[in-house]
Amino acid sequence: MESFKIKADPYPWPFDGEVEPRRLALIVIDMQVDFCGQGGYVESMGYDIGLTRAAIGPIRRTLHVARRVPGLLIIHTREGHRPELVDLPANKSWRSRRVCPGIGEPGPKGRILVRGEPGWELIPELRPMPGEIVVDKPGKGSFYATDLEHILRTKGITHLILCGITTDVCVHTTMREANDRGFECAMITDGTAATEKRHHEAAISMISMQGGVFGATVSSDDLIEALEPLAMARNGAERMG
Ligand code: C5J
Repeated sequence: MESFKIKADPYPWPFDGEVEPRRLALIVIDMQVDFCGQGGYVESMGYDIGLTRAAIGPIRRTLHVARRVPGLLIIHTREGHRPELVDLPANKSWRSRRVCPGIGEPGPKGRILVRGEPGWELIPELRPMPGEIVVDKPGKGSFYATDLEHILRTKGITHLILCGITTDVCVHTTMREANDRGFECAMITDGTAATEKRHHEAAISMISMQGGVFGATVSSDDLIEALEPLAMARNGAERMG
C-alpha cells in the first residue's frame, strides 16, 4: 500500500514518517452558506465574506485530487441546530442575539444556523459527492455531540487533514479535540479562513508552538503535490468539484 508525507510546518507531516490513504480522512468543516454565502449568518453580522470565501478555491483543488486517491475518506461537517432549538445552549443563543440576527431567528437565507434552512446548506461549489460522509454538529468542535469519533475509529482512521471555516473557531476547536484523542492532524493554511485576517494568521501560528502543539500546517499546493502520485488517472466522468 502506497503512503506519503507532506512538507509542513513545524515538522514534515506526519510525525510517524508516512501515512497510507486508508488511515487518512480529509475533513471539510462548515462550508455553509451561513458562513460564506451571500445573505448568510456571517454576512448578516457585518463581516466580509470575501475573507471566508477565500478558502473555497484551495478546498476545491484539494478535493479534486483527494477524490481520486483510493481509500481516502472525505467528511463534511455542518454546524446547525434542530428547528425547535432544543440543542441550542442559552449562552450561545444569548451571545448570538447581541450581534443579530441571532441563531434561530429569520435572516435572508432562512432561520440562522437551523438545520434544513437554505443558509445551513453546504455551498454548491463544495457539495459532497455520493459516498462522502456528512456530520451534523451543534457545537464548534466536530467531535462534540456527534458520531465523528465512532466513524473514524470504525474506519481505522488515525490521521486527519482539516480545512474549512472558520480557522479560529470550528477548525481550531476540531483540531484540538482530535489532537487530544490521539489523531495526527494537519491543517491546510489556505484551505481555511476566518472572519478576521489577524485571527486566521494567529490560529496558524498557534499550531506551530511547542514543536507543533496541535499538529502541523500545510499549504494546499504541498498537499496536492504529495497526493497527486497516489491519485487515479482522471476518467471522462470525473469533474472538478
Ligand atoms: C463559527 C464556525 N465561527 N464554523 N462557526 O461560529 O467556525
